[in-house]
Formats: sequence, structure tokens, C-alpha cells
Amino acid sequence: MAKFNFKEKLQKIFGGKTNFDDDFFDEMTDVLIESDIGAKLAFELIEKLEKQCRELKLKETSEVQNLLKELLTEYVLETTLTPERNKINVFLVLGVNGVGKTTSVAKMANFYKKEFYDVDNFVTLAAADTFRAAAIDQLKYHGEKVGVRVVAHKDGADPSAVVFDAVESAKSKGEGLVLVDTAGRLHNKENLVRELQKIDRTAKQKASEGCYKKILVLDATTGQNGLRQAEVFNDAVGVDAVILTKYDSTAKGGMIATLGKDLKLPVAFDCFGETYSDIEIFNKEKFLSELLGN
Ligand SMILES: Nc1nc2c(ncn2[C@@H]2O[C@H](COP(=O)(O)OP(=O)(O)OP(=O)(O)O)[C@@H](O)[C@H]2O)c(=O)[nH]1
Ligand SMILES: [Mg+2]
Repeated sequence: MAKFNFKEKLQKIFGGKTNFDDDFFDEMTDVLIESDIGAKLAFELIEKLEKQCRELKLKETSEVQNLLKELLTEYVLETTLTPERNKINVFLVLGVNGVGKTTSVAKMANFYKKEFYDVDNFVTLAAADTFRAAAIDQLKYHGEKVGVRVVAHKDGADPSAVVFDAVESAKSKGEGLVLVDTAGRLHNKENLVRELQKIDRTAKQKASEGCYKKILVLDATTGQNGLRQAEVFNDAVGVDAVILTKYDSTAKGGMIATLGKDLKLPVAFDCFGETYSDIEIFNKEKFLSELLGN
């Protein structure tokens, strides 16, 4: 897939111009929308940008780029998910089907296993997607590859019971992190929401105080759809942090700014491939530099 190149586009629309005119800002608005920022935020940003460009009498595209970065900094939010030692941590991984939940669970397992290398079996996976055929085997496969335990019941079992057992097993050691893989689709949305709310109650009750996090997985290639997904999950159970996946397939990702602005949701990790190490702690500065090309 062709990479989206903001810097190139900016230079192209600036062309041989000697000042930033209305056409320039109109075209800038289009570029922002194209980067998945969403129309509402794009217009708002350009209005601010235009005003400040005039006030500051900016002449260079690099100055406009820097100013835009400054304006966007306010909206893009980041967070770090750090499990606590001597506590029972539960991270519930949510998202619609196919966004990369199971893969992200495996990547996080690998990441935290390394971080807590001094604690035996710190990470446990809970196979709470009991709906999709083969989901349990998929998680077991990853668990084996990464070298972490997987607590699973049979296909069709109650996912809350799986979470209950996984947390009990972590509790028997006195500390640990349970990463819960959930289903992205049930017979209908109401069922999914109800099931997630039940899992949510179990996890909340079983985790140590302040050690329960709900993490939403969003596919970077789905653009503004991600925002609607975030609204649904946020309304259903509340979301603490986001993982942006498939960032290797697009250089867009502007929806992260809309997510921060409209829902105040911070990003914890971004993923950029299918191997276990293709995950990194989200860095806002780096993200904005990549997005804007400066
Ligand atoms: N290129 C790329 N592919 C990814 C990334 N994350 C996941 N995938 C791929 O996306 C596909 C779906 O990933 P899963 O982890 O199974 O997604 P899921 O959300 O668990 O899907 P369901 O269980 O069906 O809801 C797989 O082919 C993954 O290899 C990523 O960061 N980059
Ligand atoms: Mg899955």
C-alpha cells in the first residue's frame, strides 16, 4: 500500500506560492481529512492554523508544519500501561473482529514477560473468546510460542468463568498479569455488550485495586470507523487505553487525534507487523513527526 506522505503533499500544495492563501488552507484541510483526522477536527485545526500563520507572518512550509504539530500535540494522548508487582493485574483486550486482539495479546505477553523476567510465570493468558471456532487454539498456539500459560475452557463456555479461573490461578502465586483475549463478534451487538459487561464485572472484582485496565484494539487502516468502534466499547464498559494495530499498512493514523479530542482516550502501544516483537510503547512525539513528516 502506498504510504501517505503529509510532507510531500504539503510541499505540493504550497508549490511556488510566496504566501499562504485561502486555496492553500482549503487544500490543507483536504490533506488533514485524508490523513483520517476527521472533518470536524480538520476544520477546527485549519482555522487556528490560518489565524496563527497570519499573526506570525509565517513564510515557510516547515514553519506551518511545526505549528500544525504544536496544535495537534494537544489532542494526541499517550499513556503507559505498567503492571504492578505483588498485585493481581488484569488487562481486558477489546475490539471488533479482525482488528488484531489475539495477536496484540501475544505481543503484550512477550513484552511483559521480558519486563518481568525475574518473576516466574508473571503473565497468564485467558482465552475468553469462546465464541469463534479455533480462537482458543489460536491463543494456545501463541501462548506456547511466547512461553506463557493459557487458561482455557471449552468452545462456547462462559467467558467470565474463564477470566475467573485465570485470575484465581494468578492469585495462587500472589502476583501477575492476566491478559484477557475477548470475542470481537457474537450473534449480535447487544449480546456482545452484555457479555463484555459480565466479564468486566468479574475482572473488576478479582483484580487488585487500580490494576484493572480495559484496552481497546483499533486497526489503523479503518480510519474514522475506529472512532465509532471506540464510542461503542467506551459506552459499554469504558476504555482506559488504545492499541493501534497494522500501523505498517498505513502511515495515516490521524484518527488518534480525534480519539483524544472527542473521547479523551490515550494510546498505549502501536503495532507494525505480525511477529511478536512488532509492538512498541506509543510515543506521541514520534507519531506526530511521522504523520507530519517533520
Ligand atoms: N500487518 C499487520 N498485521 C497484523 C497486525 N496485528 C494483527 N495483524 C493480523 O491481523 C489478522 C487478525 O489478527 P487477530 O489477532 O486474529 O485479530 P482478532 O481481533 O483477534 O480477530 P478475531 O478474533 O477474529 O476477532 C491476523 O492475520 C494478524 O496477523 C499488525 O500490527 N500488522
Ligand atoms: Mg481473536
